[in-house]
Amino acid sequence: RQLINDLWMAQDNGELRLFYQPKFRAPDGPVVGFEALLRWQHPQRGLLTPDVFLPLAEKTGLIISIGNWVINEACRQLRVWHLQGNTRWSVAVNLSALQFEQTGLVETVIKALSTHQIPAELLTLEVTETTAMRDPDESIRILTQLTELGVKASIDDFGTGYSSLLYLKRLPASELKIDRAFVKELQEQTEDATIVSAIVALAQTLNLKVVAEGVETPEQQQFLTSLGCNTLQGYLLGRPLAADKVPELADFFT
Ligand code: G
Ligand code: G
Ligand code: MN
Ligand code: NA
Repeated sequence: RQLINDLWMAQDNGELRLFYQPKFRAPDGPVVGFEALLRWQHPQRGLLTPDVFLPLAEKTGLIISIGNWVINEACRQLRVWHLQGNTRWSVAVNLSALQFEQTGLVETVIKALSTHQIPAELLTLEVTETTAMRDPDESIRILTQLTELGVKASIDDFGTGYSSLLYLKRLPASELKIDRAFVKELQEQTEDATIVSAIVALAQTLNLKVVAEGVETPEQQQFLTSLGCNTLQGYLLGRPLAADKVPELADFFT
């Protein structure tokens, strides 16, 4: 209850932060970009992760204004890195279902790109497979509008939803992110290995890049690379970092 009140204030009080988790060209670099992950620096409770407050934000509709802030802030940071010479880095932003279906999304993206003068192709919007397949025709319509701006679309948590392959083929996405549930216990000769191979084959057929998330061990890193995942993300390679910690990491890997 109190948390809801605090959340109303959080944005105005400047308590929201974006952390950035690096994504690497498989197997170990260079850094190709980052996923922006929302954090809330709560005055009493400390740094909160989205699982604590996103459900509240969704329920109250606050996710729309928070989500708009996220898009703008990610573009602002992208501009900073761009001016520092990191002109190839992209940033991926997660969209919640409500935000994805909201009519103002396209305008928000246009405005953020133009305010910060970001080449559109450096911004990726992640929607989960479940969100994308809720109303597939509508998703195709929304993603078409967005990708016509030049931004990229990525299907997040892939493998946990119920994709119609017919729709997946028509969706103007450029990337699939394999859910980390399939990576967690990945080993040769396991069902998960077969599933990852199948997703990679599907992605190749549809001309999509494949990102594996949740990479925590060198064995997963090697195996995912051998299975054909182009991009790797996970604690082994890099944890989500505050923006000011990112350049050190990037120098190390380039
Ligand atoms: O690191 P992590 O705890 O950040 O993220 C937990 C969950 O919250 C993930 O499912 C992630 O996609 C989601 N998430 C993180 N940042 C955002 C955001 O800015 N917007 C939305 N809608 N979801 C986010
Ligand atoms: O749902 P989405 O894929 O957007 O969520 C990303 C979430 O995964 C964030 O909570 C992020 O902190 C978390 N994450 C990123 N890398 C790893 C990892 O290697 N292991 C685990 N367990 N979680 C990770
Ligand atoms: Mn994501
Ligand atoms: Na995911």
